[in-house]
Amino acid sequence: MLEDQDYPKSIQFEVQTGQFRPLLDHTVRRLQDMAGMFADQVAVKRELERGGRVIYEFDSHPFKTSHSDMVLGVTRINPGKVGDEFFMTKGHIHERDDQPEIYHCVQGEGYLLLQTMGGEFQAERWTPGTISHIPPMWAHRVVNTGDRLLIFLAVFHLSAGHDYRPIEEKGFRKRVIERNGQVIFIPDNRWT
Ligand code: PAN
Ligand code: ZN
Repeated sequence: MLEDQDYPKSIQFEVQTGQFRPLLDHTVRRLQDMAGMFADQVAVKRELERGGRVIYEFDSHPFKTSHSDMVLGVTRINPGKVGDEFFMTKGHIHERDDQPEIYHCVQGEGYLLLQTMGGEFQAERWTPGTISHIPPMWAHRVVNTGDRLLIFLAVFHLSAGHDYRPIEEKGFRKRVIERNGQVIFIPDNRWT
């Protein structure tokens, strides 16, 4: 006998706003939630004194069944910078070493940064429609380098787990900043 939760289900995604319904979980990350992740701590302090902006929001909808649970997530990263560093997600690695993920850039432009625990680094350029596969054991972060909202969908397994510590401690090898109107990558000095 199938249980209620084991029947197929659909939810509706609205491309223009980057929202879907029904929504089961909503998280807002403000500058104060990730203040240590930006290089320019003078700019961070100045921003926080003004109240701190919302960097990004993410919504998720777990599809739970009696056997295996997938999650659909959508993240909306505001355009903006702290000092010269673009707004980005905190970034994490999955707790389980057998858990990949798929990201789909719906709107906006930027980069997906990927990194292994051994320090291998890769950046994927994103424009609307780019779909990236994140293999197991690669930490991931998205950076919005455009002047509008960057919206992306994520599909992963609920059991993957999110470990934020390695990125909180050492960051990614490269930071994405604006210099003379250009988007450039500079090394994070914690890696040199
Ligand atoms: C995504 C992320 C989401 C927010 O759903 O959790 O984009 O980014 P942070 O978790 O780094 O704050 C995902 O990768 N899930 O596994
Ligand atoms: Zn993930």
